[in-house]
Amino acid sequence: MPFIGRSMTRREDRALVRGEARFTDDLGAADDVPIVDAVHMVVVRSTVAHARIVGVDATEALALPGTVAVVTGADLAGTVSPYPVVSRDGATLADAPVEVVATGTVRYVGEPVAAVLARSRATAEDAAELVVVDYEPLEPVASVDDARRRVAVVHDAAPDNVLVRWSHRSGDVDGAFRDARRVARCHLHIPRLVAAPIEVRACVAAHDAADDLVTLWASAQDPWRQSAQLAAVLRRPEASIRVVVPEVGGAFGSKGSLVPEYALAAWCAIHHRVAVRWFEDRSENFLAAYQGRGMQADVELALGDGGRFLALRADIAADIGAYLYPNTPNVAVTTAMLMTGCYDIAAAEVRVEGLATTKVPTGPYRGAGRPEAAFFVERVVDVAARATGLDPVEIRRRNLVAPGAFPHDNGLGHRYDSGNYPAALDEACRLLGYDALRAEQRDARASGRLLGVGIASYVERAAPGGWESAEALLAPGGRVVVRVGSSPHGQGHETTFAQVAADALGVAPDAIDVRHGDSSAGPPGVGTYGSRSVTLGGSAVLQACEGLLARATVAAATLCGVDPADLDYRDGRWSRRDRPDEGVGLADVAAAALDAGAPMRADARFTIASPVFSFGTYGAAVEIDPETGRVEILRIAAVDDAGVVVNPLLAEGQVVGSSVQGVGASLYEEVVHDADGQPVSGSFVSYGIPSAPDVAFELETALLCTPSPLNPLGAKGIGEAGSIGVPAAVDNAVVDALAPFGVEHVDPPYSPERIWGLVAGRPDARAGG
Ligand code: MCN
Repeated sequence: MPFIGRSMTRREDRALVRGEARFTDDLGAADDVPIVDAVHMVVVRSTVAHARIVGVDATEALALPGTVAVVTGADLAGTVSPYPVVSRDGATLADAPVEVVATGTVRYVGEPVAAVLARSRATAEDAAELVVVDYEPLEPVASVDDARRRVAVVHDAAPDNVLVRWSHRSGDVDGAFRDARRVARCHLHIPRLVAAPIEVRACVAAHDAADDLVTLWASAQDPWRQSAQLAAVLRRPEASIRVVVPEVGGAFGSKGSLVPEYALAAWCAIHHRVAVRWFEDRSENFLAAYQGRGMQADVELALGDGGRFLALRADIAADIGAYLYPNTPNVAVTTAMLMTGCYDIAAAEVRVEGLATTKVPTGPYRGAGRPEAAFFVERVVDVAARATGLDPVEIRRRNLVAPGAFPHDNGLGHRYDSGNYPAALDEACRLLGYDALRAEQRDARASGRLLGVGIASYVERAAPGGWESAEALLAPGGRVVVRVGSSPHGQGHETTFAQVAADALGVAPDAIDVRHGDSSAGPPGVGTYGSRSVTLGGSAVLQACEGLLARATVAAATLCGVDPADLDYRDGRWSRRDRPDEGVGLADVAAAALDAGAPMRADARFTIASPVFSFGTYGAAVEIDPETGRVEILRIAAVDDAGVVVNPLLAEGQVVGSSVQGVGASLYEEVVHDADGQPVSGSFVSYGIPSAPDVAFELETALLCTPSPLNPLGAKGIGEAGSIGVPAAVDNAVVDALAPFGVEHVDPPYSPERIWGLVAGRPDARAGG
């Protein structure tokens, strides 16, 4: 029986639950990390949203015993370059890259202005407080509307405050709107969110002057983007940089780009000839780690006879924040390119602008553009259902891309590889108990109860980035070591890739060691983001292991003195067809290769023609307490299709985890800045994420399987599914529950205050920030 498709428990968990796993801040001398002489770095951060830096006075800080150095933007001048930001998918970008340390102007509260190096963390913190920064205030730009009104120009390179611009048009949009029977419209807003990983950002940096090698141990999603970006920032060849990613306590998209603090630590290690440790506290993570979402849209759907979707128009504005990280522009463009969702819409016109605000930059947060698209599309579909008098399920069913219509061009630049959208819709309705809930809702409404049912279908662009690599090596004793470019930060790659390798090599997963996370070991890779690892990394593992087996079979044939075609292979052993008792095993082949001078290995670089498109339908049932405005989620049905699933247990774990984050985004989470650009939500006291009692509802999951034709596993991604499906479904359920009050829309989060305002008839409670 193959291991692909089997639910296997995570081999990673043993070390994690025993507290043996080593995160960046746990690293010690045994890990080759020079902690003994390391100094601590504490970052001095801007306390204002927008200002000119008049001066930085470090006199008192430097006088504090134990302070080693104070580093400012002036010290870095001429030795660092801004982060490279490359335009993709045809977006036009303004030149507004992240600076390592602010020089001249600060553009958000929390922006690094200086760094203190000291012998102890406590001294570094005390010294940081003694650094005096003199600011000349500038007008803050606290919202997208302020940016459009140009209350101030954030970057001279973008006098209109537009940092990202993308648009696309296909089909006869104007004609469709002209001929439409009806047009469904809505204005929607998603607040900024924080990723809130359990482990905040942390790094250790060291410079070996003899070899001129910079090593960065970092809590990050992968070593590859860190090393490429660090090389660019420090103006060094990539070969002179090694990045090691130890165990990572979650990232959810927020540790994909190199952050200024890591670059700063590396710079300090080189220029001050010391090893440097930096880890932030939770407040710094709120202040300075790039945030997610923060998008609004005006969406219009032209409807023909029978609720047919004729054309979609959308105008999207993203609150980019102060700078572009390399992965910042992707998010808004991803949203824009998925605005036709799962539907067959002949004409579409989508425009997106990413605006500069004087707030911490945004970047990917689990879903990264897809939750926004699902929310925007699925809300307008529900508005269309109400306008046409059709049931929300029925209007969807009439407009979904048909199973026989793949590959499907979505009109916005994507070609969906495969899908069966009606099957996901049907299964979600079944799991949710849609018909029974509608019947219950009729009775509930008659007795004044506010029961709501919501459905949302989504399509997810997964596995971007083109390629991934793997190496399979036959180690002494016949174990196989697989090195892969996708390093995990909670997904369970070691278990999953071992299953793939086991099937390719005809051995048990226990015989496979999976390694990752060190840019100096194994073939170069791309990284972990965009739910790409199984599709791309898994395919690379499969091909590397197939290559290894082919090579090993030739070697086994030589050892047996026969032709490879005259061998049978099973369970890690070759036997001669003519004399089945004679043969050799993987250990023999490994030993022979080592005797000949080098271990046997095979590399693979799997390249994919285009991304894959996972999909699904989510359903939610909610009840609102009219007295308090509290939304209670009763049940969520999550139906996802990620093609061939390697490990259903872990895939379901991904669905559950991302669904809980989706619930957080729906009910509780919102980053708030005041009109001066000062963050109001700076800790978990003022920013709520769900805890166990908040997720006591029924969560029914199901995995469907429509294989992708674009990779040998037939796999697609699932790592972000619930973050995409849940908010859209819950929103539709909340609006449905509030229908008796004439509520047509409410933006997340559905705080009791906001909902109570609507129930109490305050229309201004409708919209978000
Ligand atoms: N899987 C599978 N078969 C498939 C697809 C996935 O068995 N066809 C299972 C595998 O066990 C795999 C996991 O699901 O390890 C996720 O695989 P995939 O969908 O390929 O996504 P990635 O491994 O590339 O992970 C990235 C994705 C993203 S983009 C975010 S954000 C995210 C996430 O994964 N952040 C996470 N899941 C997270 N989980 C944890 N615990 N912590 C995070 O920070």
